[in-house]
Amino acid sequence: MRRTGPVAGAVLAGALALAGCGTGSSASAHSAPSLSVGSAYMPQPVSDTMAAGFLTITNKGDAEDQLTSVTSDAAAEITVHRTVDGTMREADRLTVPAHGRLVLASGGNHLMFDKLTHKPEQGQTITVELHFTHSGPLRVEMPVKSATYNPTTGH
Ligand SMILES: [Cu+2]
Repeated sequence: MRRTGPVAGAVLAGALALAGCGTGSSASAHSAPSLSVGSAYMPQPVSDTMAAGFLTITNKGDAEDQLTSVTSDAAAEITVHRTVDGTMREADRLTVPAHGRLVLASGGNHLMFDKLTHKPEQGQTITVELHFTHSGPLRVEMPVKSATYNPTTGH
């Protein structure tokens, strides 16, 4: 399902926030997640079929949310993985804590792209759409970096 462009997603999120504040009926009206995404990148994969992706989701709201699924034209299947004791495990969902961050970074949580529609090359951009329990979908432009890209040093 690909319903929204980048602008539509932002407008939808804004409309929901306004509706929540407009009711003024209860404290829960202001208890909502407020998500944004940064530091997204994909290391150029060595494989023709599989790739990993990393990003950070920041929640400035006072309610948690959960990342439930990820879609993209770049791959037939994308799953969210956790790394537990050095072993990858598929996660049903990952929590974005209230006033906190969900970090997907090399060696930890990551997106797993399977059945790539084409092999991503450095310099290209992969578009992914993140889906959440509460928030509307977020569209993210994910630049393809070198296979050994280190976000801390920037190369
Ligand atoms: Cu994995």
